[in-house]
Amino acid sequence: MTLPPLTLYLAAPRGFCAGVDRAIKIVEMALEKWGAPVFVRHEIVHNKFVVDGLRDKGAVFVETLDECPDDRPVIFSAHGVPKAVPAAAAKRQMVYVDATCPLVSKVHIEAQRHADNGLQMVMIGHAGHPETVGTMGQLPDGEVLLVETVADVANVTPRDAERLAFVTQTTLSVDDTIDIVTALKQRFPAIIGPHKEDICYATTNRQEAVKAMAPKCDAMLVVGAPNSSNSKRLVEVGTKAGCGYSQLVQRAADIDWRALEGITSMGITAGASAPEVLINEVIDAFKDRYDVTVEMVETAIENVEFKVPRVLRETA
Ligand code: 0JX
Ligand code: SF4
Repeated sequence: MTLPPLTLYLAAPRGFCAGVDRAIKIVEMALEKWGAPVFVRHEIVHNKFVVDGLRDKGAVFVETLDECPDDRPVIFSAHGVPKAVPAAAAKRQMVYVDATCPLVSKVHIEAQRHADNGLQMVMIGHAGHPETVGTMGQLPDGEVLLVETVADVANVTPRDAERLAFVTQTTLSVDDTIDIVTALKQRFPAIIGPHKEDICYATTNRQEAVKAMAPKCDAMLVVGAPNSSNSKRLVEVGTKAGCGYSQLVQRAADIDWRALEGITSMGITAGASAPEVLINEVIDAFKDRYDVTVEMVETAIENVEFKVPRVLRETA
């Protein structure tokens, strides 16, 4: 049987970032050091395959610290936690390891520094997302004003328009965030913030690669989870960059083959929490149905690595 030809564009960078790599290592090393069960507050990263794999090794995933016993270690997810969470763990004399990505912790420190300087904070992020909850939770309840869209900027009511600063979630759309920051600066010319925003290198690079790849593709798939902010942004970037069909899939079984009928070019990328094994599974599914020629669309080379916390390095 002759298979139809398909050019399969593979975005680079794609998949795991340094913060995800570190967070997963933290859970694995904690299991080695302390044995099972090790509790993890929230999905360590937003990927069912990763979470299921760690659960098989003895990790127990919970949403709140209240669900953890005092006498077992607990790990905080890569997305970060409000200050009240480590404080509560310390009060209960629990062993805890913080797997918050260092690039998220940097934003936490920024928010605290602005508050120490007497500035009121605006957070650009998605309501209810654990990273936004964690960053806003660096300051007392009600202190941080949340902005999700350009339209929200009109409703910001600061205590003093001259004493404002902003921080952002690390996994937002770069282009949408530029628009929100521009609107904030127009309304509050004195607002202080980072050079551009707090979107991390991995989010930026994955979006750039999709922008280069999407116009070449009849269709595009992003391997990632429905609760993964950075993965969902890649789907949107693909559509905006001119790809008529841009979809999120968790793994090969989710591919809607009927929707792909007649395509001759396909783009594949993956969010920062999607493991390479699932990307390969998706590529293999195409190889089963098409005569595939793989072409890389590489827009950046990444060499970022983060160390695991010392408490785990000591036993290694
Ligand atoms: O939903 P997010 O993109 O923030 O998280 P995910 O998919 O777990 O990605 C890795 C963790 C990112 C933290 O910034
Ligand atoms: Fe860190 Fe960025 Fe990865 Fe989030 S997406 S874990 S901020 S490197």
